[in-house]
Amino acid sequence: MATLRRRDFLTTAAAATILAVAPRWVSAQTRIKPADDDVLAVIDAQNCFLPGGTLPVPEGDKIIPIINRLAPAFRNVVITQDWHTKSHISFASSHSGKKPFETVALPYGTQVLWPDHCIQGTPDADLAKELRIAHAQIVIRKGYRQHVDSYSAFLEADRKTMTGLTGYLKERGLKNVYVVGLATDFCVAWSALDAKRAGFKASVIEDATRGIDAGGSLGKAWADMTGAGVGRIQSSAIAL
Ligand code: VGL
Ligand code: ZN
Repeated sequence: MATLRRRDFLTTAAAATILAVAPRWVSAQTRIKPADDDVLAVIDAQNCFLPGGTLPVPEGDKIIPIINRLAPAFRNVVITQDWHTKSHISFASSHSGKKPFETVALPYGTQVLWPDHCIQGTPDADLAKELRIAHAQIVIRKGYRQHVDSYSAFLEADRKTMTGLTGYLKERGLKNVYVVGLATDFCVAWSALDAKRAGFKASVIEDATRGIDAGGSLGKAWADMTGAGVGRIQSSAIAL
């Protein structure tokens, strides 16, 4: 029978309304609205790490539109640039008989060797052409010392030399760092881990990163980050 009694109709209508409204209400409740002491750190979104660059990260270009969408939600944005000298110590070409992705023992520890990449002043080292973050407030360059690499935006590979970013964020009263960019398992992970160690809260927005994944490095990076209390979130968690 197709007729509804008034009470049944009301119940059905109420249930339908709750079903229609609840998912939006729930997600609105759980979304993060970036606050005055939050900062978006855009790591190495440079041509060298995009398809066609010297050290391309698979699908590295896919994150640029996501970062462009996220950035306006953050009042505070910092950008990093991998910024190497010619013949930098992290390049395989600087070590005779060595090939990219092999390792070498350096005074500060084991260094993965890379193709020549992100050389200062070259178009390869420029920020991705499609990146649109006019309100970013500082660009931190790293890896510019001939004999020391720096994956981290905070602390170079000798684990002693500071880039200045800790002081900058602290002086500005920023407390909570959201990390995006390239590559998840190197510069993003090292930056997020060092942000935690420096006393900031840190989260990686996973779909706004891509990894190199050399020899299981991506799984290890996530294990290290999760173990250290770095948050792992998706861009859909940020209220735009
Ligand atoms: C990076 C390898 C070498 C990075 C930089 O940005 O993740 N990876 N230099
Ligand atoms: Zn590099």
